[in-house]
Amino acid sequence: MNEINKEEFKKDIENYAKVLFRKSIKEASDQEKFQAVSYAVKDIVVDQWMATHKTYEEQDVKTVYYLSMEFLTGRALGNIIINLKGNKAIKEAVEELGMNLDVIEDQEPDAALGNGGLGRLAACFLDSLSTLGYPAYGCGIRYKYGMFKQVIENGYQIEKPDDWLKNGNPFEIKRPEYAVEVKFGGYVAMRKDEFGRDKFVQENYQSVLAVPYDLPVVGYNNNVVNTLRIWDAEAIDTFNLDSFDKGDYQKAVEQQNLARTICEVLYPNDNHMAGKELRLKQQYFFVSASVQRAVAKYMEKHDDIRKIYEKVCFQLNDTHPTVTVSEFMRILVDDYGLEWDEAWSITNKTCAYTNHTIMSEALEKWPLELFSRLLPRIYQITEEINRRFILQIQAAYPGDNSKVEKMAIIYDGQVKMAHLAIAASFSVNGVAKLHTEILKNQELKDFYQMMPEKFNNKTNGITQRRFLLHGNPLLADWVTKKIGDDWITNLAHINELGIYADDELSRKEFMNIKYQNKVRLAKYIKEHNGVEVNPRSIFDVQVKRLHEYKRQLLNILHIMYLYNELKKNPEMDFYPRTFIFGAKASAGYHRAKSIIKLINSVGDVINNDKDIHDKIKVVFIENYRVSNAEIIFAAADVSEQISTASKEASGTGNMKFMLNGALTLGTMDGANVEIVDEVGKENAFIFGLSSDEVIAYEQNGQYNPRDIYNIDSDIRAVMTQLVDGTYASGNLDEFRDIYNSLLDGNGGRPDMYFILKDFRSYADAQKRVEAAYRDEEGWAKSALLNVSKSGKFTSDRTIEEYAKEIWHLEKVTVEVPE
Ligand code: 26V
Repeated sequence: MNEINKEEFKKDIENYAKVLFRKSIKEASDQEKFQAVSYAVKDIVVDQWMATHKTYEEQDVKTVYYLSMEFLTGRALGNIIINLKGNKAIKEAVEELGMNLDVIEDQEPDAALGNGGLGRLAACFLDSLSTLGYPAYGCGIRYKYGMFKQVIENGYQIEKPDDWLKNGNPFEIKRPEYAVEVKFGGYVAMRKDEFGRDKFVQENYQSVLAVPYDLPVVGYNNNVVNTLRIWDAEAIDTFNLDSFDKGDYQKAVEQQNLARTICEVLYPNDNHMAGKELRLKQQYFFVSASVQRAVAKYMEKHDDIRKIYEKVCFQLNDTHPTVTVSEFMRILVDDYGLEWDEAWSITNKTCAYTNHTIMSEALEKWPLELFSRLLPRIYQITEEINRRFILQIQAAYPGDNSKVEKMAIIYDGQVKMAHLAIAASFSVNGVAKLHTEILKNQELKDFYQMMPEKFNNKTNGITQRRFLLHGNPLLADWVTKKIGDDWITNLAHINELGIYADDELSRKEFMNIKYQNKVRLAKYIKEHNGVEVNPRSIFDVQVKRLHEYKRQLLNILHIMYLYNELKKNPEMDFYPRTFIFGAKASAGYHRAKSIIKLINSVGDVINNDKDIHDKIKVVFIENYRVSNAEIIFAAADVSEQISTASKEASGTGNMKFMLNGALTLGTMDGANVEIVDEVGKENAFIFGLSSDEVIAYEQNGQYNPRDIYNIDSDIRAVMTQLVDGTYASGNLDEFRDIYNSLLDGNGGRPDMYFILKDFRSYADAQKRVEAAYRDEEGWAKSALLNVSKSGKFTSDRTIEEYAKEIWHLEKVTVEVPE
C-alpha cells in the first residue's frame, strides 16, 4: 500500500475547504471541516477503487452480489481511515491544521439504512469481503430517510425523521450512466418479436428510472475497494410534449409520485411483516435494477448468457430480495429467449438464500391480488415456478397432499417468499448452528427432507476492525502490544492473549482499560441523558431492538425485584450495579413502546431514591445506533443475551460484547451456544429453558404462568407493582397491557416468551454474576478469556465460509500505480 503523504494530505484538506465552501480551514464550521477531510480521504480511496475494478476486469473474476434491503453501515470516515491504516498520518495532519479528529468524526451522521441485526450483518460482511480481497457488490436502496431518530420525552419514545443526506454524502458517487428502467403494473400481452416469434411484453405500465449511487467499501490495508451500490428512483422524463399530446398528463404525474415515494423511507419494522404495497415496490425496484445491471455487466465481457453462473452469484439476505428469482427468470426467458428448463437451471445455480428468523410474524407472504397487480409478468413467472414445484413435491411425496399445502409457493391466496427462495436456490443457510438445526428439524422440515443437500449453516460474525480497533482503541492497542497486530486481519490470533489471563499485571492493565472505557461511557451518559453513573459499579448492558422475544421485560422486572430486596433490607450486601438499556421499538409496536416507558419509569423512581444510596442505577440510552454502540460495547461488564430460547436466530451483539471483554449472561439460544462452546460454561452465566423445552411447551400447551404467580411471592409483588401506581403515578393502567401479557399472553395463549417461567433461573444467574464480580481477579481472568476466545466470531471467518462453500470466489490482489 502506498504511504499517505502528510503534507500533501494537509494541502488537499485545505483545498477542499476552499473549493467546496470558499473558506479557509479556520473559517470552516465543524461540519465543513468534516466534509473537507472526507473529500481528501476519498481522494486516496478513489485510486484504490479504480485499481480494484481494473483488476476485476482484467482477471474476469466471479462476483457475489449481496442483495439486501438493509445495510447498517454507520459512520464511514473513521472506519475508512482505520482501514487505510492512515490513522497516524491523518490524525497528525488534521491536528496540525488545528482540528481534532474525534470531533471531525462526530460530525458525520450514521448511515442507518437498516433496522438491526440483519442490516448490520450485511455491513460487517462487506467489510470482510473487501479485507479478504473477494469481488463483491452490496446492492440496496438509497433511502432518503433511514432508521428514525429516537427521542425520549417523558419516558416515551418519539420518532423523528433521520434526514441523513441533508449535508450531502461526501463518499457517494452518482452513476447516471448505469441507470435502468423498472416497470410496475399494467398488463402482459403476447406480441411478435423481430423474428416473428411469440413473446410476452408488459404494456401500459408505470415506470421509474433507477439511478445508482456507489459507496466505497475499503478493505484493511490491501488496496481493495468494493462497491456498495444503493439505488435511487427518479422520474422517467415523460413531461415532454409527446405525452401531453397523447393526453398522458395524468400518467406523467403518477410516475413522478411513484419515483418520489419508492425510496423515501426505510420500513422500521424488525421481524414483522405488514404487507404494505410500497414495501413490495421497494423490493422489486432495487432487485430489478441490480439484476438488470449484473446481467448487462456480464454480457459486456461474455457472449453466452447460459454461463452467467460461472461469474455471478446472487445472495439473498432474507426473503426481502426474493423477487430476484422471478426477475432473473424473466430476463433469461423474455429478453434472452432461453427455454424455461434451461433458464431455471441457470437460476438455480446463481441464487442462494439466507434465513434470519423463525418468528412467524416475519415470514413474508404477499396477497396474490397485490402481487399480480403490481408485478404482472413476475406473477406469471412465479405461477409457473409454483406449478412445476408442486409437481416436484408430488413426485417426492406421492399421494400426500398435505405436503403441497405446506410447501407450495402460492397457496391460500398468497405468494410465500421463503418457499420461492428455497425452491430456486442451490443453498439455504441459517445463521448459527442451533438456528440451522431448528430450520432443518422444525420450521423447514419438509423442505429439508426433500432437498437436504441445499441446507447449510454459516454462523454469523462481526468485524473486529470496527468493534475493537475503532470502537475500543485502548484495548486494541493493548492487545497489539501483547501479541502483535495480526489479529486485525486474522482474529484467530487473539487466542494468544489467553496466557495473560493468568498474569496478575495483565489482568490489572485489562481492568484498568475497562475502567477508562466505563468513564468514557459515563461521560456520554451524563451529556446525553443527564444521569450520573458510577464507573466503579458493574455495567450491565442490554442493547438491541426492542422485541418481546428479546425479553428486555425480564431484565426490568428483575431490576424491580432487586429494588424491592434493597428496600426491605437497605443494609444488605449489594454490589453497585448500573443497568444500561438501549433499544428502538417499531413505531406501531405498542407493547414494545410500553416496555420502554416502563424502563424509564422504573429508572426515575430508583435513580431518585436516596434510601438505596445509588446502589442501583437504570439508564435508557436514547437513540441507540452504530456510533454509540461502539462506545457502549467497550464499557460493558455484563452482556445481556436473554432471548427466549429458540427465538434469536443468532444475535451479533453477543459477539461484540465478548470481543470487548464482557461476560455473557444468557440463554442457550442462537450463537450464545457457540460462545459458551468457545469460552466454557464457567466463563459465562447461563440460565433458563432450553430451546427443546420451549418447543415442547409450545407443542403441548402445558405452560401456565399463573401457577408461578401463585406460588412465588416475590414475583407476585413485582407484578402487583406494574398496576398499583408504584411506577406510574396517575395512570394505573399505564402498564396494564404488560401485566396482562405476562399472565394471559396473546389471544388466550399464555405468555409465549416464558418470562415468569425463566424469572427465578435468571435471578439466580444474576446472583452468580454479583458473586463473580466481587472476585476481581477471577472476573478479570474470565473477561480476558472471553476476548481471547472470540476468534471464531469474526465476520472474516464467516465470509471465508460463504466464499468457499457457497459462492466459490477467488481472492484478488490489487496494486495501485504510484
Ligand atoms: C424482517 C422484516 C419483516 C417484514 C417487514 C420488515 C422487516 C425488516 C427486517 C426484518 C428482519 C428480521 C430478521 C432479522 O433481523 N433477523 C436477525 O438477523 C440477525 C443476523 O443474522 C441475527 O443475528 C438475529 O438473531 C436475527 O433476529
